This record gives sequence, structure tokens and C-alpha cells, in this order.
Amino acid sequence: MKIAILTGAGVSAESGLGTFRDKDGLWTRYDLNEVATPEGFARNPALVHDFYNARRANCAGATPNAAHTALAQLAQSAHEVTLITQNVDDLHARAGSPDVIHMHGQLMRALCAVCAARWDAPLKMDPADACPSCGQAATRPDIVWFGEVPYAMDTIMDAVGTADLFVAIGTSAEVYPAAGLVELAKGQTLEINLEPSARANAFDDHLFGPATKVVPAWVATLC
Ligand code: BV8
Repeated sequence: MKIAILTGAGVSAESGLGTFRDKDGLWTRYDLNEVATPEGFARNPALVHDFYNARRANCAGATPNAAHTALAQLAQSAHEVTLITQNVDDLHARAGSPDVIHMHGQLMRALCAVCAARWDAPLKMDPADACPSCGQAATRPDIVWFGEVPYAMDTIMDAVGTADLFVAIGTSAEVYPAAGLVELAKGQTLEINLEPSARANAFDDHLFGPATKVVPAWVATLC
């Protein structure tokens, strides 16, 4: 079976990485306009680097949980799995999932705003860092901020549109275009989340509960 999976912050919540929109989520403590937009970065690059440096340190100290591991097992099965994540952490890859599509970029990668070179980010980035390729002090986290176009949209839309099953896991479905992918699905659709998301009505089936319990149980029904 061809399966396209979209994950969000809920899949990493039980690894200790904060979600965005839950009670105590990141966007209740930070102004997303200041830390997750190109305009905010232009106004105060040091503030934005501090925000992502702290998240990079949290990510480096976190370990994949049972949901990440189960999805990696599913990728090893006879099913043809495309794993798309909105998460900027690297926990899917560290659990063993191959070819993860990071539609909102990656905390552990850096991007030059001048020449578009990419490289592994140091744990701590600074506005004065020079690009290893062109030498300009214009380095930023390789993150897709609000107002920027998410990565690999053609590949993602093709995977979702041709899948027998589309599954969204641990996402509130508040951010587009990720939240609209369910509309492209022609096969069965399943939402796995703690609670119904903003787009819950668009899904055929639902499994509610913590990802570390529900995802391994769901994967066990397929492998
Ligand atoms: C774009 C930076 C054009 C990364 C992030 C008005 C209407 C409609 C759309 C728009 C609009 N105004 C502007 C827009 C577009 C905008 C948008 O959607 N805004 C919203 C807020 C209205 N989108 C954009 O700007 C995007 N770009 O549209 O470009 C385009 C597009 C395609 C083709 C051509 C042109 C760019 C979006 C960039 C997003 N970047 N942040 C970072 O710092 O990490 S968004 C941020 O939200 C993260 O990236 C995150 O991944 C994403 C989604 O959040 P979730 O992962 O869903 O997390 P959340 O906290 O919300 O929810 C967690 C869920 O998990 C909850 O449901 C909870 O119940 C559940 N949960 C919790 N614990 C568990 C659990 N589930 C299971 N188990 C648990 N233990």
C-alpha cells in the first residue's frame, strides 16, 4: 500500500520538545512575528538566532520516542511510505526513517540568505557568522518562516495525491499549506492526534490519544 504521512509537533511532544499552539506552547511564550518571519529576522537577527539556538540545544538533548520508532519500522515494511514532517527537529531521521521530507526546514541546517548555500548548523549560530561558501555574514537557520514557500511542495502534493492512505499525526492543522493536504488525498484519510484538529471533519477516520501509544498500535495493524 502507498502511504503518505504528515507529522507535526505532537509526534515529538513526548520527547520533550514543545508544541506551538497547545497550552504552554511556543507561540504562547514568543511572538511568532518576531521570531518566525523574514521581517522579524531583518529587524533583530540576534533575537531569532537566540530562539533557534535554544531549540537546537533542546533538540540535540532529546531522543526519538516510540512514535518515531514505529514510523521508522513502517518504512522498513513492504508498504511504500512517504514521510513528510512539519517538524524542524531531526528525531524521525534519528529513529531510522529514511528520506524524511522536511517541509518547514531543519534546525540542524544553516542557509545563506545571499547565495543559498546550505550546511550543517553549528549548535550556536550568530548574526556575525560568515557563509562558508560566499563569505557573507548573512547566515540564517534553514527554517521556512511564515510568508515563505515550504520546501518540496511538488513532491509532497504528488505523494499525497497518489497515496492509498494519507495519515496526519500530531498536528493542529492551523498552518497552511500543510493543513490543506488532506483535501488532495484521493485514498483513505486518517487523523491521529490527542484531540480533533481544526480539520478533523476532512478525515475519514480518527484515532485519538498520545502518539507514543496510538502510533505503535496503528503501525502494528499494518506490519
Ligand atoms: C505559505 C517555523 C505560500 C518553523 C512555522 C490566512 C489563511 C490561511 C493561510 C494563511 C493566512 N495568512 C497567512 C497564511 C499562510 C501561512 C499560514 O498558514 N498561517 C496560519 C497561521 C494562518 N502559511 C505560510 O506562511 C506558509 N507559507 O503559505 O507560502 C505558498 C505555499 C505553497 C505553495 C506556494 C506558495 C509557511 C508556513 C511556515 C510555517 N513555519 N514555524 C519552526 O520554527 O518550527 S509554523 C509551525 O507550525 C511549525 O513549523 C509547525 O510545524 C507548524 C504546524 O504546527 P503543528 O506541528 O501542527 O503544532 P501545533 O502546536 O499547532 O499542534 C500540535 C498538535 O499536536 C495539537 O493538535 C495537539 O493536540 C497535538 N498533540 C500534542 N501532544 C500530542 C499530540 N498529539 C499526539 N500525541 C501527543 N503526545
